[in-house]
Amino acid sequence: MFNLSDYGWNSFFENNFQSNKNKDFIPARVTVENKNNFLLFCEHGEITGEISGKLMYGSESQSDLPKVGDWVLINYFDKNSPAIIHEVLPRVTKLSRKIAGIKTEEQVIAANIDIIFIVQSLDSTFNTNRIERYLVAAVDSGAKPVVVLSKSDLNNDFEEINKKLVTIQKRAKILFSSSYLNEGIEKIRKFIRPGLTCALIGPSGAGKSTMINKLIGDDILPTREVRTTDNRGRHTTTKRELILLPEGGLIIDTPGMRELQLWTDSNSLNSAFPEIDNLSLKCRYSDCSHIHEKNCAVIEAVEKGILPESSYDNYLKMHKELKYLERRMDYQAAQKEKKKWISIGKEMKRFNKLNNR
Ligand SMILES: Nc1nc2c(ncn2[C@@H]2O[C@H](COP(=O)(O)OP(=O)(O)OP(=O)(O)O)[C@@H](O)[C@H]2O)c(=O)[nH]1
Ligand SMILES: [Mg+2]
Ligand SMILES: [Zn+2]
Repeated sequence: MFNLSDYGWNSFFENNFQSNKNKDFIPARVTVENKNNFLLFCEHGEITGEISGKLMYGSESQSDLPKVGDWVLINYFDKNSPAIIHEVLPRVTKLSRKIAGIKTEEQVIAANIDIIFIVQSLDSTFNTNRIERYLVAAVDSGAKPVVVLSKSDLNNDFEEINKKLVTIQKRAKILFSSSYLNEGIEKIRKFIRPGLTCALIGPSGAGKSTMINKLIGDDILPTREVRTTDNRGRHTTTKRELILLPEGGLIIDTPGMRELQLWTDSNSLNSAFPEIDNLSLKCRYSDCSHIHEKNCAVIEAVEKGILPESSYDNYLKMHKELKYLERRMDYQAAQKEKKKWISIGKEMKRFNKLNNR
């Protein structure tokens, strides 16, 4: 018999499972989402599964469908036939972004994660604004964020880097690592425990899969060829995958993201910028936008050099982006409502016609 708790099963999921009326269902965790099926782990070991028609067509949005890390309820038949996935159990945490492109829709990257390692390499692509952006998504997910600065063998100017990290240091633990030199891997391992789920996120080429191979002690995940220096348009990891580590603990590898578009509301942004959140309590106006108001504590902090200008600019940029997202969502909700009333109107007309015959 396989142990579900090794895969992160706990009392929260157990309670939700127990309250389900269908006693033929058993729980399983999604380890891989393929185009047409899922890889799952359940009491019978690793199996494949497919979504029931009811779940597929009854879900309001894509984000309600099973994602890597989800616990689902399935009908298991035997090792050789795919199980049927009927339900997704409530999520404890979920990491989301806006789907790439112009559509205003949520994409759940992974569910039920305890720790998110934000991986950013210390090569020429190093960018603190990007780390801050990842932090917003990570904090919003409900998981604990840890920043991992990889490829430390490529950069010796730690004084300069530490200067750039002053604000981020206040928000998350920062680890330095080099998979090539086998440095920092043990510090990452310290966060991992049996039953806990970690995920690695970050740009393509940051060294996420290489790091997981180091943690496993075996090259099971494909990594980019060393000779390829072009960072653009190449994703070595193409799907999210939940892996059970030999010493216990679970880790999710994710494909690098070219751009992480946020999926949250502008109020939540402040949770990821606690120093701005604290300062804003001292602004004269409670709805201060921190852009042009008089007696704005945030602007004053920038002027005094207490708050780095780059962090302030980044905050405003993301705030604007989230305000735009909110307007798009309001618009979409209004359009949906309008459609509903048009169809009700049509129904009424038809009804009246029938009655007047
Ligand atoms: N110098 C140096 N290079 C590294 C290190 N770790 C990984 N690399 C190299 O960086 C490149 C990208 O590594 P991957 O592990 O494939 O990166 P990834 O983040 O998984 O990339 P995607 O799967 O595309 O998201 C490879 O050529 C690795 O050999 C390191 O510690 N130092
Ligand atoms: Mg990879
Ligand atoms: Zn202000």
